Amino acid sequence: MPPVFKVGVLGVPLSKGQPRDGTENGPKALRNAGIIKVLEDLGNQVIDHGDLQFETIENDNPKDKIKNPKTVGAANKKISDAVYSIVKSEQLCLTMGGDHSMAMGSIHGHALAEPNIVVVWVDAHADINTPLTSSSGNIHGMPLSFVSKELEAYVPKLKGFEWCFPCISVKDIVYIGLRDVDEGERCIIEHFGIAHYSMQDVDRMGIGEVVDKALKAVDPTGTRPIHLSFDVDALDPAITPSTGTPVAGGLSFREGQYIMEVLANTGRLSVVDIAEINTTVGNSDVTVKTAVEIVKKCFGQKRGGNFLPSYGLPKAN
Ligand code: 4U7
Ligand code: MN
Ligand code: MN
Ligand code: MN
Repeated sequence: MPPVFKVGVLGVPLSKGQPRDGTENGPKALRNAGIIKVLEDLGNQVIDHGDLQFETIENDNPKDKIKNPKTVGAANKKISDAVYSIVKSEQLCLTMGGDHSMAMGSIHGHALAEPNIVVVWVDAHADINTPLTSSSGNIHGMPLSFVSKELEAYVPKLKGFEWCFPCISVKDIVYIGLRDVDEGERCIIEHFGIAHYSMQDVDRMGIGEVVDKALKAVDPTGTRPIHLSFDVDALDPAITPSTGTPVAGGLSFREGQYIMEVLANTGRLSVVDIAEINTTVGNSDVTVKTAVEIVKKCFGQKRGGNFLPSYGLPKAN
């Protein structure tokens, strides 16, 4: 019986894109929650690529305000290479972060392997600060600026990021769940006309219409491979409290599940990043449980029920 999907799973224990310890434990937390078996039980063939190993580069002093530039740059090069080869080998890819700076490498590797991708960015934040607009210096708030062609002129060349050339257009990005957007980011979104659906839009239109419109905005013909970058802080802190930058008023559990079901249903979901679980912020059980449910919906589970191709309906005689 052919598997439902062939899924390559990659652990990305990255934390230096933000200031707190704990995001490096995301992969371990998802593994301990049985993520591999969960994916297999849905009928998928799972190829576990293990966890990447990142070095902490010595004397990695801030460049202007940017924190840990060489460490985060080198880590993302590894992520890009790994995602590239997973996608090239015809596997869907689940990257388990790790802080959200990981999306720089993940999108880069994905775009090299499949040049026509669109990026669905589900997050409270826009993560498109440039090193010059960022007030925090934390790279997890910047990954999209490094990979976007239109922003090349606004992103200074930094040591450690030589490998990272812009590989998507801002027109290929759509946001869902925004509710904490910095001034420079808002300016970028408006100036370049980036598609975005904030929590206000979710309140007004409902999640059904938001997801419809979001997909039509970046891919009207419904033909392009989808990169989902899912920051657990997109969801309400009631269901994902263990994250470094929680913002009240997030997506509900049901809205989160709905987005994933629709994306999975397109049959074009190609890479999924799960970012920003931080196991040291409170008790991470609820957050990890929620994240597992999100991942399940990405890889085939439907709330309306499933049965495997191998299922035989029992006859009475
Ligand atoms: B996350 C922030 F200023 N915008 O740049 C910044 F509000 O990956 C937050 O979405 C970034 O969690 C949050 O530091 C990054 C801040
Ligand atoms: Mn966020
Ligand atoms: Mn994010
Ligand atoms: Mn965050």
